Order: sequence, then structure tokens, then C-alpha cells
Amino acid sequence: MEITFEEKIFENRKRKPDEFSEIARELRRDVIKSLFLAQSGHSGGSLGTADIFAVLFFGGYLRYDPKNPKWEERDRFVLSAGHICPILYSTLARAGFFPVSELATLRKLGSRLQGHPALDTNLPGIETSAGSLGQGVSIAVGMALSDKYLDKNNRRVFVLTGDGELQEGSTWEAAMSAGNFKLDNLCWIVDNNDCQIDGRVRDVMSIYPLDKKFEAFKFEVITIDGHNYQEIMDAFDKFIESHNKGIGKPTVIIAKTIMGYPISFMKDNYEWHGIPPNEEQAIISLRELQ
Ligand SMILES: Cc1ncc(C[n+]2csc(CCOP(=O)(O)OP(=O)(O)O)c2C)c(N)n1
Repeated sequence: MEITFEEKIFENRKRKPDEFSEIARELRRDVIKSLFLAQSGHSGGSLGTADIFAVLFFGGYLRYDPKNPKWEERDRFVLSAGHICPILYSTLARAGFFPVSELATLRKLGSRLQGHPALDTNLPGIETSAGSLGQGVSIAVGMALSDKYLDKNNRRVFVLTGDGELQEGSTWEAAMSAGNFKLDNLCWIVDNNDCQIDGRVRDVMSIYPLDKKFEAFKFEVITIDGHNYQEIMDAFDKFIESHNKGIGKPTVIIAKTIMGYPISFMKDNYEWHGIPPNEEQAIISLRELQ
């Protein structure tokens, strides 16, 4: 007997935290392989956020149907940090939106898997183009606004930004709007690895204290270890409860992550923000991800 969509979501919800580690390892292996084949792209953030992607997409939190990507009642996921799309592509492929074999075309001419998500490639599962930092989160706020006040539907909007991305002024306008308009259907995840393209976020231009800033913008603030599955699950559960109760506040999950995690020679090194592994590094990485 075929299981229904709702049953599948419920089954996913029952996953134990440990079950995510194999999923995340698979996603990270895909990231390494596709970046190696492309010989360009962003390793650090893609690897560092894999645990969050595993829980969000495979834990029954994000509602989607890969067989019907435009399903009216789906939640939306916006990758505002568009440069870390290798992890989004692996996730979408493993979730069944398109063949896993297509991951080998990352950044190739004519591929649907461009270096930043692009709507005009018609890749299933992509909700918006992104890559110009700050833009995606503003689009996500617009989506949440129209869902809550125009369509009055039950959809949730999840958006992921980097922390260096928060040095882009427009992100704070998005935060101010989300708080002001009481967008309790918006879950903003910050990949807080304290690394960006040129160094430590705190050295280049500090964005801290992040929790106090989001509180001032009227957010429900949850700070977690972004590699701890139980904490990630609890944070999404709390957001969903807030949405169901209609608390009138957006949620931000400040996820403390480690860039390049868990690869020994990439971990917490901002120089891995935007480079791919060479052959030797890819072999070592895949060995470490066994
Ligand atoms: C508006 C804009 N300015 C500059 C860039 C170039 N850029 C891409 S990623 C990045 C750093 C982002 O840092 P962070 O958000 O912390 O991402 P992480 O390094 O953790 O992947 C920069 C400056 C861009 N994509 N968009």
C-alpha cells in the first residue's frame, strides 16, 4: 500500500537524532564530489550547514513533494546565501527532485546547477534566484508577508543566510520588516560560522551581539549548536509551535556552525569559503566522510 504524504511527514518526524548523521554524511560526500568535478565553488559553508539541511529536509519539518515541486501547500525554503548551493543541490537530489547523477554537472555550461541558484534554469525545488547577498532574505520576507496577509494560508517560509551576509545592510531592513509585520510564519536560520570571504566576521566588521539585535527587531531568538541534531530538531519544533500558536513574532535560529566541518584540513578556516578540493584533498575528504 502506498503511504500518503502526511504519513511520510509523520514517519520523518519520528527520526531519532542519530539517523541524521548518515544522511548528512551522504550530502557532504555529494558536495565534495560535485565541487571536485566543477573545480570551482564554495566548500566551507556547504559542508558546515549539511546537518541543518539534513534535519530540515529529511526530518519532516519542511513540507514538500518532490513529485510535485509546485505543490500549492508546500513550505518554501530560500537559500539567501546562494553561494553555498552545492549543499542545496545535493539535498534536493537526495530528496528526489532530480537525479543524483545531475550533481556532476555543477557549474558546467548549460547545466541546471549553476554556481548560484537561478530560477531560469527551471531546476525543481528552487524557489528563487539568489547569490547577491541580502536579496534572498528580503524575498523570503515578501513571501511570508503575502502568505500571512494576502493568501492567508498555512505555509511556512524558511530562509538561510550566512553571518557575513548580515554585513549587507538590506538584511537588517528585512529583519525590521519581519518583526514589524509579526511574521510568525518566517524562520530565519543564520549560519553563524564566524567566517566570511576575507576572514573572521568579527574582525572584518562585527555583527555581534546577534541575539540582542534580533531581539530588538522583535524576533523569537533561538541559539543552537548547528551540528547537534537534537538542538536543530528542538529549534524547528519550537518555530512550528510558535507558528501554530500565532505568537506574532518571526523566529531566528542562530546556528553556531564550523566552516568546512568535519573535514580536518578545512575546519574553521575561512580560506575554504570559496575554493573546491583538488584531487588529493577530495580523496582525503571522502575517506574522512566514510
Ligand atoms: C551583494 C554581494 N556582495 C558580495 C558578494 C560576494 N560574496 C559572496 S559570499 C561572500 C561572503 C559571505 O560570507 P558568509 O555569509 O559568512 O558566508 P560563508 O563564508 O560562511 O559561506 C561575499 C562577500 C555577493 N555575493 N553579494
